[in-house]
Amino acid sequence: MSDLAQIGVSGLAVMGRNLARNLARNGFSVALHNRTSAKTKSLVAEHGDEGTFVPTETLEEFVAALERPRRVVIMVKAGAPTDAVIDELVPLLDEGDIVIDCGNAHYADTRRREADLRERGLHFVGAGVSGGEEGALLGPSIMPGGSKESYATLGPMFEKIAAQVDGTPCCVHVGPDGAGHFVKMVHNGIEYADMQLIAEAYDLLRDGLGATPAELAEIFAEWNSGDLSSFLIEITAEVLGHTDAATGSPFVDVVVDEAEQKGTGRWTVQTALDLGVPVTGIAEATFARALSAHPDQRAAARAALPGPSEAAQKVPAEERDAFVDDVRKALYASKVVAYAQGYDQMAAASTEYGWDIDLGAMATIWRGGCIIRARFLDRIKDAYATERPASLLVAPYFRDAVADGQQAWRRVVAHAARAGIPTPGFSSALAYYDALRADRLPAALIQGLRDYFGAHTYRRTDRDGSFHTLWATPDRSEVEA
Ligand code: NBP
Repeated sequence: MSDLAQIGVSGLAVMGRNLARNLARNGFSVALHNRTSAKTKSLVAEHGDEGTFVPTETLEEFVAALERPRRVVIMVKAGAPTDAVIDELVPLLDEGDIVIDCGNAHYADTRRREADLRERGLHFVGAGVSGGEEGALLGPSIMPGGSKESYATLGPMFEKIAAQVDGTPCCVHVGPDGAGHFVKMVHNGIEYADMQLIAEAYDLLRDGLGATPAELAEIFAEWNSGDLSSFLIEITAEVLGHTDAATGSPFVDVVVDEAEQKGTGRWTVQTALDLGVPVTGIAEATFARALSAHPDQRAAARAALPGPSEAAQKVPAEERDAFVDDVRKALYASKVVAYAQGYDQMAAASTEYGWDIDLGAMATIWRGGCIIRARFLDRIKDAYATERPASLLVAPYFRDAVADGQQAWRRVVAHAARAGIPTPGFSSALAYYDALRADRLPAALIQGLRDYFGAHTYRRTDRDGSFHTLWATPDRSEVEA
């Protein structure tokens, strides 16, 4: 065997360090590099016995330590730092080498970088990696984009270090250039929606039942054994069951109620607006975080704005069990909507950029390793197994599941409105469901208004063409536009 390393990782903060260890533990020799060499040294000092590491101090040494074609993983802060590393790295590489950005890059940046490196005879792979620190070490979900040629050499390595579910790796070639990072972005957007819906379920149950977080932890733990079974439901039970050591209070009560974000939810929504895809679940989740982060405005509103009576907020004792079940069904139905919308967004981007993404395969690679891993994803995989449904909502399994929960969903949203509990996720998901299935939408009136004030024209239900009504004329006659 050559002394040269099979793969290199540059950027050894939590993610890069664990990804490098994962590669080494799986038998690959790994060259190491970090801008400041302390991280390289500590990795080798603490975990050098886990496999074959080749520590280097400069990028020149790093590149020289790699077998050809070189496989160079970059795992640094997304944005300018990634460009800085690429700029330094590229002059040192040779034709056919593969640069892999495993950070959370915006897919448009990945498209730009891929085009740029392709011109220089290099492969650029934007790979989404999900699962946080632990996933990187023990098996993440990996979403690589880039050329098929680069996947031929890189794929087997990534498939080996990825999470495995039922013997299938949670890694597949997503599509050309930015496809991998796009899918990772939507994954994160869905993660936002999923968490928002879980938080709303918690809020409804806590206010409605007057239950303690520890009692709610038991409800979530029970839900985790059914259709909702997922990593996020599992850790919700853990977090709600946790007691703060310093105060003896439930942990959730000592945490400031202002949600932060790193930006992938926002990117998902911005991109969806450009593509014209309604991702209301992800948008509401992103806005809900933004709203929570305005404490001064919230304090002013709390002092000024009245809500319903306290009595309206409580669920009568005899209805408690039914209410818990209703919330579970509403959560499931709303979650189906959030995924349906995310899948629509991936489908739209796939068409727009010619990526030919296999949507069923995305559900397959999200089953393990990543934050949204869930039993649910097997159902999505099945839904795409034979044909691409017009919406996940009309795929038979989900159609039936949502139909089964429909009345419960309506009761929960009605209760939330009466009780003054904010449920933007549940409510907007139900509105989306009703809009999608409506015979006629009031969009017809909107078209009439647009024609009235702006002569924007409209189409008729009874014949082809575009029309304009001469609103200012006495007889309001119609002309073909
Ligand atoms: P960070 O995002 O905190 O980045 C720290 C790394 O970037 C260090 O290695 C640092 O080098 C390097 N770096 C910076 Br900052 N500026 C640089 C520059 N101009 N040139 C070269 N190196 C530079 O690390 P992370 O949390 O491990 O995440 C790495 C990537 O993985 C990010 O894109 C992140 O979004 C993504 N990601 C993170 C998670 C997660 O759970 N944390 C999950 C999935 C994806 P230094 O040591 O010399 O300062």
